[in-house]
Amino acid sequence: MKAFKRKKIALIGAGQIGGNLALMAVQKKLGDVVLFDVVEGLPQGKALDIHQATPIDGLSNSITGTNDYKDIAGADLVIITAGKPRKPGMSRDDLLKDNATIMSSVAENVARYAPESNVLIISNPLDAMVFLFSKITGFPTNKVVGMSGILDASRFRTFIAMETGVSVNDIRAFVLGGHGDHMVPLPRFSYVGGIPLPEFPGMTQEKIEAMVERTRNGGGEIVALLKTGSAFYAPAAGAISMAEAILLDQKRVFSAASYCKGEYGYNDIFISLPVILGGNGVEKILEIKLTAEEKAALDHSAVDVENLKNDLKRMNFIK
Ligand code: A3D
Repeated sequence: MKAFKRKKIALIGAGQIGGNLALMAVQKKLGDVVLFDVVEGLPQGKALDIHQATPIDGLSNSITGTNDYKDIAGADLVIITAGKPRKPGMSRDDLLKDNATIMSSVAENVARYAPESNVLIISNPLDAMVFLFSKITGFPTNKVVGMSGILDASRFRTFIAMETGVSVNDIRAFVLGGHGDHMVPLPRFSYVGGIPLPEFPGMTQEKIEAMVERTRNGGGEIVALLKTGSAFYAPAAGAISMAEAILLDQKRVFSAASYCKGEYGYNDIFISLPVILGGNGVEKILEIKLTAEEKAALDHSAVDVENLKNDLKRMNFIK
């Protein structure tokens, strides 16, 4: 009989999102968690705090904190949140130089200590950080994926629920493109209990446009309220759903930042597209037929992503 082996999840970055990921991963019994950060005491303190919650909840996963990359060895899944979050007035792209420096060192260490892992990236600017990680490590491109589409869709779903008065459980939505100001919420692929959003009783074009705009500014709205950083509960929840899909080989369909080799006409960039996510990471990019208007919006967003990639080259982070 094959021996049962618990999954190992390494979290790089023990800040707001990293701490919540650790708690959620333990509560969902996804596996044993190693929480890493460069700040001494931070991952150890958060890990010990979560460990002390496990007797109350009757959980037996292990959770440890570390400042030593050696401890991530053998991880099945690495989730990266290392990097600065936005402050009011900043765009995600303003983070590029600082976070590319951080991501470069993270990538080298993940390649060294967890070369067989699947990798899920959350650090911003998202699409550029996934690209940089991929180029530095040379990991198979299907095993490297970025979290943003599920979060942006969840924001859109929340606003649709607020507008329609329907449970969020009955609402589906799709947001494609780069994780920036030109992301592409797709009302035509969004549903309220199976009813296409534009056909929901009482729905108007103006209401849809307002929800689309609020979704595009969903991260900024929270940054403006918090003033000290960016959203962390919903981003952690989105990443945990993707982690479950990978660790449990669930073959779920998400919008996720994935490597393009000609899909939708894009080449050598990571951008959020509909994918099947399972044990092999991005198992397939689903090419759906878009209207000319939808495709133009996606192309516009892809130009932003391409520009960030060129900035990384200009700053010598990649050749
Ligand atoms: P924060 O609470 O500041 O945590 C970041 C952590 O990274 C801190 O504990 C740092 O000590 C740590 N860190 C810095 N350098 C390194 C390094 N070299 N190695 C390991 N750890 C390091 O931020 P947060 O958790 O709120 O956000 C983390 C990142 O996620 C930021 O870049 C955010 O912009 C980004 N973010 C992305 C989304 C997406 O949807 C893609 C949403 C929200 C936040």
